Amino acid sequence: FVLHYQPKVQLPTENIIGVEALVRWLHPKEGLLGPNMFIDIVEQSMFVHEFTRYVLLQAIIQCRSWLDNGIEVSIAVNISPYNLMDPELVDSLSTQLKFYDVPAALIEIELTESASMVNIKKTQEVFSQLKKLGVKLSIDDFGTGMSSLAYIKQLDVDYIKIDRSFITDVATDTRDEAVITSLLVLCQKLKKSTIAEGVETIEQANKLMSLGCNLAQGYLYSKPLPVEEVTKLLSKK
Ligand code: G
Ligand code: MN
Repeated sequence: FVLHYQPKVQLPTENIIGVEALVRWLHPKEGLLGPNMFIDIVEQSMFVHEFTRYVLLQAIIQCRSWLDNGIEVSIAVNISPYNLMDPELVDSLSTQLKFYDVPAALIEIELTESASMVNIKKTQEVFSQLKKLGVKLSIDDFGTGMSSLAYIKQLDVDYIKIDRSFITDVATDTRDEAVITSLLVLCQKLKKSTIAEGVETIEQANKLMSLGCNLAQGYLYSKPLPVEEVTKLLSKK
């Protein structure tokens, strides 16, 4: 497994404010495979905890290496709701952060708001432990799950990532505009930052900015890139 990194940017400057680590599987026959080709199998296996701890470790090592080269950028890692059941997740993360001397605030955990994520109590418990460590927390794919409003109210997260299904037609569909407008108000009142996912066109970006959303991620700015390429982008900052 290797990590690729997709920038998250501030609008309208397009300055990189962080990167999201996205796992790729270097398959011996099929080449480089994206998570959709293997993540379900990983999540249904005994291997899911080890897998996520490994990804977190790689992100921490990368963060250390960038810091050593004068690049300070936060790295977000996706975790699965199953990982919340990992009794060693928080301790292992804490140990690795200390070992590599990486500031916890440079690591961000994105938890997808999937339908399977129903245990709010457990999520709250693990999130508060992660918060104590000092890592940043995000709800990923916001708006697609079954309990968005319960989550946004009850979880002490830093970022809400608006699912790309609301972004696709935001420039032309007033219903998407309505959802995003109200989400922005809600997040502002709850003191959470909002990031638009899957921004692909200038029209989408302009509309988002006009609505007051000024953090974005998507192919318009950059695809997920191998480490050498993203390092070049980060060095230009
Ligand atoms: O659920 P999450 O936001 O972590 O998913 C990230 C996935 O979305 C990655 O596989 C990434 O390649 C993909 N992705 C990132 N930016 C875009 C985009 O602008 N458009 C589309 N269609 N997919 C994107
Ligand atoms: Mn994500």
